[in-house]
Amino acid sequence: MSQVPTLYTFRRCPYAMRARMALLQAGQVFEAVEVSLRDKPASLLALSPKATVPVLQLPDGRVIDESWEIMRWALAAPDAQGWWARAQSPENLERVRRNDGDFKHHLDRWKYPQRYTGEALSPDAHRDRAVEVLLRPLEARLREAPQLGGAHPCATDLAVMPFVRQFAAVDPAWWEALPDLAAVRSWLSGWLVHPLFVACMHKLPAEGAHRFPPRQDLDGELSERNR
Ligand SMILES: N[C@@H](CCC(=O)N[C@@H](CS)C(=O)NCC(=O)O)C(=O)O
Repeated sequence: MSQVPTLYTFRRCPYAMRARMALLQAGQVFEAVEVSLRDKPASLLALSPKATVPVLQLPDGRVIDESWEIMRWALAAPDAQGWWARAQSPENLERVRRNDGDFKHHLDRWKYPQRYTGEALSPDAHRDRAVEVLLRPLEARLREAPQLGGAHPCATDLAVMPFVRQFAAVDPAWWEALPDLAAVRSWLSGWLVHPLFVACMHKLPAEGAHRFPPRQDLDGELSERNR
């Protein structure tokens, strides 16, 4: 077994993105296996029969197969910079709950209407519900502080950002023209160029386990921040 954790991941999966960013923020070296969701490797199915990504296999054999729990493992102890602690406020826990619940529900039905035929609501109505359940409350928060963690980001920012990114990408022109969500747009724009996000989107070869990210991606700003 590997001396460092192995993450089964999928580059475009928002749950996997939050796990990769948390591991990077913690300065945790890991090996990443890029999974094809259409052809999941037997090693993944053996570790976690529910067969979703991300899945983290620890060197002692333990398996963590929920993204938020991978974030907890990476960030909670030690938590010198408070990235986990700041995410434990009732408000921030509720943001993740809504993100993974109602927001994801409506996002999927807006983004993939062909997968959800026979819905009572139209795709645009799902889009509008998604704005109401998560983005308006985020806007209120981000007008008073630059990050969901307050002055500094926290696990909540990492957990929610990949889903807001996905939402914004469904119809970029509509997103840019959307009134009243300027603070969310600016928060998202900042995260799209943040070294943690840029590093987490490194492209892996399709086969095998690879040190993630390759050392050159860790140089510069990211390693500065983790010193
Ligand atoms: N609750 C899980 C959800 C993970 C999840 O649903 N991941 C998707 C990919 S984005 C997946 O693996 N779906 C299974 C599939 O498509 O076969 C977590 O937080 O880790």
